[in-house]
Amino acid sequence: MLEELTQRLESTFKRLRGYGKLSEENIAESLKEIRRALLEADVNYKVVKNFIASVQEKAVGEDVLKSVTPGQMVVKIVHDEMVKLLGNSTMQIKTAGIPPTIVMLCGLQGSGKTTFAGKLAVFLQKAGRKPMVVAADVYRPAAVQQLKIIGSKAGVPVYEEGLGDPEKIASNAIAEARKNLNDTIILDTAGRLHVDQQMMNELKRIKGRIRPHEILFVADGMTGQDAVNTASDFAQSLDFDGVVLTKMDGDARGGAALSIRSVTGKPIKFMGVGEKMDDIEQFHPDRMASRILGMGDVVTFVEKAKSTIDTENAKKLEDKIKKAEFDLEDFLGQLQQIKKMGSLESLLKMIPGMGGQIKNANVDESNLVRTEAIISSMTKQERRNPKILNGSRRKRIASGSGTRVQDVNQLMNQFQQMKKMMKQFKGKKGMSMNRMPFNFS
Ligand SMILES: Nc1nc2c(ncn2[C@@H]2O[C@H](COP(=O)(O)OP(=O)(O)O)[C@@H](O)[C@H]2O)c(=O)[nH]1
Ligand SMILES: [Mg+2]
Repeated sequence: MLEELTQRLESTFKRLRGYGKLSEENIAESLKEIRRALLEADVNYKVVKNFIASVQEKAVGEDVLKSVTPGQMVVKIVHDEMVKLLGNSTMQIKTAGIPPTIVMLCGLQGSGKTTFAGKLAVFLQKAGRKPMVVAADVYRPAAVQQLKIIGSKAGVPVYEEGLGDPEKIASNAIAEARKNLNDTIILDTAGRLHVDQQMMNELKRIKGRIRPHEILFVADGMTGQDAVNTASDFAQSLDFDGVVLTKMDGDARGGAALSIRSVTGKPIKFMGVGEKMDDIEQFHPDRMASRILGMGDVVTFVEKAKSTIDTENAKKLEDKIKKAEFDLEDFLGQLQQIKKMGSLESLLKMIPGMGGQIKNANVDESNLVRTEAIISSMTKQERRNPKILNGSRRKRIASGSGTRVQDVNQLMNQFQQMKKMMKQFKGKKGMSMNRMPFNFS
């Protein structure tokens, strides 16, 4: 996510932290680099200008220059300003006093509305809600069909009337939700390739008729400033409540993410981070700022674990990672969970200091299967205490798992390296990727 920007900022910060003493020139030089990095990420120039100005104002103060760790202080100022830029606090979607809560999605064609309808349904179900999705994109039969498929993937009911009148469909859907005790309605609407009056008018009519509690504008996070212009148009015509940034898993540069809040005044509430139904994250400005600035996002990592593993296990895992008391039993559990949690690569990126360099790591997921087989062939005692794995035990494990002794040895080496690395996380902000142990080849 936003790797290029992160890399640029990380190297600027590394330099900043390195200075024992800071001069105004050092700061000015760093701010120039930050400015350039933001502009290249396609952040709106006015937003960049204001951002740099407010960092500068705080960074040149006497307190910073005279402090013991001036570079670190500037980094903190940048971080705090970025949190502000991204919206300060986490914003939830509204819930109706009397159900159903009506959530209406809008945005250009291809921005990810239909996919997000399913993701939001999954997200709300995990929170104990009973959502229903509604097909109000009525111009192509394929659009209705797509929502039906997504609804079944998400495991939620889909209300559709084929290619009818979207206002009527929406209001019929409310009656249907009441009848079936669905507490939330997620309305998928039609988009166009560009903003046009006809689309806006239709959306306004739907809005007027059903009075949604929450209108979410869905924006393609890859599009940079274009998304911001579209968002302004939608904000003016329709006045939405929050933004969803999709496709943040890809090569999104960050332009949209960093500009949209400040240009529209509307908070970002969710991100789409993949094509699968559980590739949805709530948007937390502070965590996002940490990720962008290369400080990692351990909190999201652990939460992601929590949503698939049960809470108690996640807590144990968190403690174990912190204390570097991680045994092969945990490792096996992890491998099995990783399959459910998404790609190994996306998870590793959330670990501090790893984001930028992950490309250089050789993460071959197919070999996870072999690793799993090897660990599965060990006894519980061996997993808890890998030190006892002598030659004959390794031989037994290799034949039991259909692998070679070398494979077992290699896995053990990797595991030892990983433990070492976890110990380093305890105290340090970042680490070098050269010692990346996850190349299960
Ligand atoms: N990588 C990625 N692809 C996404 C994401 N959200 C949607 N897509 C893809 O973007 C395309 C358009 O999505 P769709 O939901 O049909 O957009 P709509 O026209 O706004 O309804 C589809 O191919 C989706 O699979 C996301 O968060 N990440
Ligand atoms: Mg659609």
